[in-house]
Amino acid sequence: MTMAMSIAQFTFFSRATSSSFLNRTNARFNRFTFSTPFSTADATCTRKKNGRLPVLSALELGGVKIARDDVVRDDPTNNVPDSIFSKLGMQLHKRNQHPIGILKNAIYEYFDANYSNKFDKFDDLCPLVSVKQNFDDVLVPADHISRSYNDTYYVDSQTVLRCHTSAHQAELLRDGHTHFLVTGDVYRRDSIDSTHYPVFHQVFVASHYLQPPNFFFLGFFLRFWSIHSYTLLLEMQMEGFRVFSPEEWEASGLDGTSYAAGDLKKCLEGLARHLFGAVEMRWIDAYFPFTNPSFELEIYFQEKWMEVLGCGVTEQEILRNNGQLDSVAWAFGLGLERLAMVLFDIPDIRLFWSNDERFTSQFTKGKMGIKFKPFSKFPPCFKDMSFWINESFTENNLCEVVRGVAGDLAEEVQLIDNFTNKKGMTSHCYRIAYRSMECSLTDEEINELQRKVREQVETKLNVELR
Ligand code: FA5
Ligand code: MG
Repeated sequence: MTMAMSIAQFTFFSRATSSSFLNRTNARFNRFTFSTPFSTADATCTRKKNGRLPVLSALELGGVKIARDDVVRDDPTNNVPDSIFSKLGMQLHKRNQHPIGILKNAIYEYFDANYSNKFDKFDDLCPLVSVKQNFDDVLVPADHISRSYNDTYYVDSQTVLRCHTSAHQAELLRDGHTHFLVTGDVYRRDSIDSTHYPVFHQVFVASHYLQPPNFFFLGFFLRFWSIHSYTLLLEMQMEGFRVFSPEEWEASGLDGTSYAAGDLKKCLEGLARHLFGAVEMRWIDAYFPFTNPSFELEIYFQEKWMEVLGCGVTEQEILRNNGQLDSVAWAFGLGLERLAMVLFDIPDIRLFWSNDERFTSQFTKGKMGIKFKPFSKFPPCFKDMSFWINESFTENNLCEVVRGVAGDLAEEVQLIDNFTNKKGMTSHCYRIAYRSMECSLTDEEINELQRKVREQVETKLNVELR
């Protein structure tokens, strides 16, 4: 994406006061329900000029009503806009007819078929989590960029909208789960283009095995003491034992970490084959605070390599802190939208949020082979704007302003020029592409959007327009 904004593709992961509803509800296992029906198609642009649905005043989380004011507040520790609040509870991953739900189900099928239903599945854990869950529990350093207000949506200084499904790893481990899939909506302040959206869906997968030396011991023990109460333990070990049999272990000549890394890649390549048949993919070495080694998988799509997931061998510290002694584990987190774009030929990430029947009616429960047929192609309209930036200027803040004004009509925000003059002042020129997925926009509509963007960029970001 050349110079387009990419503050950190790997960007997630504070501080303190008390969170209103999290304190009240012990939110970690709240089931998440949403009372408002998903509205039907609205093909005309006149009624929703900025591509947004009306903002609801309340959601229901685990039986507790969450008012808009609990999540969106005029407070320096809160940076959640209405447009984000309106996405809470949409749960595209739970809609069996939606490409995100269809893909999730296909991933579940792969794990059920290949791992004999051993993976526990969670897909309605509350997206409001503590800073501890989102960052501390997965070893994200105190000064990591992902913790900043620039990258993460804070409800208050101790509560965030989760920016990855890894936020649930520690609590699930503590509750004794050793193989699990967590699917959910995640939230990030991010750039604007066809593969980035501030709300997207991730599947987090973790698999834990006892280290081979323990299997030798326990396997030996169990062979002589087939006590019924060990059944559960035996099942867990069978998985591990199968993967780390002494023969394989000895023959491989690898340590536990390398062996787990190999198993992880085998699992993911199998998943890719299950989903795609053949596809061009490559592994990239990566860094995550919670895994070592770490990798990313990229898939070739629309003549570019696109990152679809991050993964690695879980840091021992996380396992130890959560009661998993002497085990080795792998985990991955994949972006459902990105994979669905490749699988269903969906050219722009905004389409997943479309209520237009010309989009929603193209997909069928359980059907992976469908290719999306674009129902309209309206030309984008480009508007440039230049300004002298100040020290606190960030591209994510600019994108928030643009999304706040134009909603899903903003297709891309791209830095096209950048220079510093002799006085040390830095100028940025951004090109904003406006395009509706559903109808054509008039010149007046676009000019009005651009006028508002300019006005708010000046007032909210305190920059000097040129
Ligand atoms: C993570 O979120 C890690 N928690 C993944 C992980 C889990 C690594 C377990 C190791 C072990 P990352 O920020 O790279 O990593 O995001 C994972 C995937 O989410 C990306 O590969 C991409 O497919 C998707 N993704 C990230 N940002 C966006 C976005 N703004 N819009 C859509 N998809 C995104
Ligand atoms: Mg990444």
